[in-house]
Amino acid sequence: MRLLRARANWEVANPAHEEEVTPSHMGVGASSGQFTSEELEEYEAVTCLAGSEVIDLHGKFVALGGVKASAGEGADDAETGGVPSSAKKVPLSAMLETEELKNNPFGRRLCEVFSTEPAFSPTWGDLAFDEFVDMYSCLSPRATKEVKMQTAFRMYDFDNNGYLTTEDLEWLLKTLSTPPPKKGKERSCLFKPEEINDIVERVMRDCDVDGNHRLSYAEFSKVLSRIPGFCTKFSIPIS
Ligand SMILES: [Ca+2]
Repeated sequence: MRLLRARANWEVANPAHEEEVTPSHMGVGASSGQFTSEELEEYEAVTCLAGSEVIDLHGKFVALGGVKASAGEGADDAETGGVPSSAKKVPLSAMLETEELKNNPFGRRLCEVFSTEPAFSPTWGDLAFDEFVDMYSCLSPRATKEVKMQTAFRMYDFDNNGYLTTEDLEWLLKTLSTPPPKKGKERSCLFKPEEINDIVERVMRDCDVDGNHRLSYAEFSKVLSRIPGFCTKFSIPIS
């Protein structure tokens, strides 16, 4: 299962990551059609979702044009870039039309973070079923604070170098402070460039404990854990 491998890699890179999961396969199993009971148990073990939520997500995935790999189908077909031939990813464009992402300034970035398509390629942000499930699991109201903080860090680390640099923070502030486009109007950032620089400097001064002018995950999570309501805000319920 691709999801298992993806999460295992992330855990190796982030040894602080611990997840307590209690399998809760309540009444789901052979009747779920697309899933074997073993598959559902595996999803429950590596996500914070119940099997019934995985089945709901599958319905959503199909409605968005995706096709999940069949049970038992290998995921290592080199000719298809690791995606089994019958599987079909949900395109980023369809993801950005969903209720939960269409007004989210980080919708695109969120899909990019969970997508295994090559960065900056036309298909970057397209999601296979396991990536789709992983995204909703990390944003679930039941995901641990640690998982949510790691997801936020990956999102804000725009250049993916493992640190939040001044460039990442500038990008973050611009994304946050640029209203959605309106017909006939250009999108423009609410802050002036000098105001953005000022905020970035202040954040660095307050949070960059070791003074190397970039924030590590440890520095970032220390700040984030002090923000009340972070977990609630960083959640998307499965609908
Ligand atoms: Ca970075």
